[in-house]
Amino acid sequence: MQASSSNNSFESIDFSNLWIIAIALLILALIGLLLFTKKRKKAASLTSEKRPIAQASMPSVPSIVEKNAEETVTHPARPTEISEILSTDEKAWLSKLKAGLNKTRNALQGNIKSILFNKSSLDEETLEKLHETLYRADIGPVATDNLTDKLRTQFKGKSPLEWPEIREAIKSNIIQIFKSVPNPPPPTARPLVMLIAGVNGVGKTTTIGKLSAHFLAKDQTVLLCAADTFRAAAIDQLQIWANRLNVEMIRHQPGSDPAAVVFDAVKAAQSRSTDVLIIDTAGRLHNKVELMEELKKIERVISREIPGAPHEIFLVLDATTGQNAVQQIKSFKEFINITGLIITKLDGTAKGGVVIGIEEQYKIPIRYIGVGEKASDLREFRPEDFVEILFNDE
Ligand SMILES: Nc1nc2c(ncn2[C@@H]2O[C@H](COP(=O)(O)OP(=O)(O)OP(=O)(O)O)[C@@H](O)[C@H]2O)c(=O)[nH]1
Ligand SMILES: [Mg+2]
Repeated sequence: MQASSSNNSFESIDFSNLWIIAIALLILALIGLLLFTKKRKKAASLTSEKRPIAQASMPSVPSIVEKNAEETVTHPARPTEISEILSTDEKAWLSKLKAGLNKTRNALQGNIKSILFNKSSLDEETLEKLHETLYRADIGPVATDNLTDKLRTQFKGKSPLEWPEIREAIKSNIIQIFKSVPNPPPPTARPLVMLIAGVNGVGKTTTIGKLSAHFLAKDQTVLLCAADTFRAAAIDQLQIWANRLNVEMIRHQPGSDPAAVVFDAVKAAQSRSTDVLIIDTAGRLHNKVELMEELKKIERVISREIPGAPHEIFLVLDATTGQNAVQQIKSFKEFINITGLIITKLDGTAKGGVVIGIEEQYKIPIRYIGVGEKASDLREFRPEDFVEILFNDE
């Protein structure tokens, strides 16, 4: 009975419905496949969008964005002072130096030559005249005595006198004076703190402008400090240099405490990682004790903040003042620890011989010399060039 009923149900299946179900299943499978492929494609495109960094690091043709970026970058114009320094090569500098030292050269070489003209030996009368010439050229008493004594010994009994021989003897005697001065390499600290001192009008502020331009030309960063707070005009004068050279400057109100502005400048140089901090100070008469004490206070403030600083204390001297400049070293030395000298205004003076006397007497290295008002008129002092220019025959 059961068998017959099951047979009946089997027979009741409608096979035409099975075909419909199969087709529907097939369509569903196709739709599923379609959706799956679409999803994969989208995933693939998303992954490729995440790769621009790797692609950017590949050497490729510059993109429009890069090109636009190049076009919109603006570089500040290079100050003329720096361009002048960079374009003053060795030859140009030597001819500047020669032109600047012209008067001193005439005072020395010109006069010595005329004394020796037609002389067959270095007799006492001739030596006396040589002594006077050296003295008048502001070489100073000590160096004048020493140079004359040396020539007396070197040319004793020599006849005839040959100018080239005497010239070489004078040159090497003067070079020896310069060589006897210890010249340690410039400190490498950062910030390198430079304190600039000197009497009124010797060229401190101008020299600071020139020095800054030289450091900038060597790609170093510079911060200026206007510690000459006595005169508003002095602060403004330094500010003009800062603006021209596009460097920053720390300033306070006129009349404020110079040590306070120096303190702020040291802090600023430290926090900004400045390469060189240059401090301008007021011109002061070397016999005014309270002003010299103030300079000492500035030095103390700096060394309290940065042990070992100021790394350079430059005394600026005006060559046109001759022996007066020598006196200034003596007075400043009593108060501050001078590390080097800067001799300005060697152009247009016959008193450039003072450089030799200073070295003989004080043994303080001359670090820079100035032969004009432009930044490119300041250079590191090289004794050989100096002596060569004073005594060569061209
Ligand atoms: N010919 C010549 N003039 C110079 C040189 N250095 C500076 N001067 C000029 O000297 C004058 C005084 O220069 P300053 O830089 O103001 O001198 P200072 O020592 O700062 O003066 P105070 O701040 O008043 O003490 C300016 O007219 C400068 O242009 C140089 O090497 N040659
Ligand atoms: Mg000044």
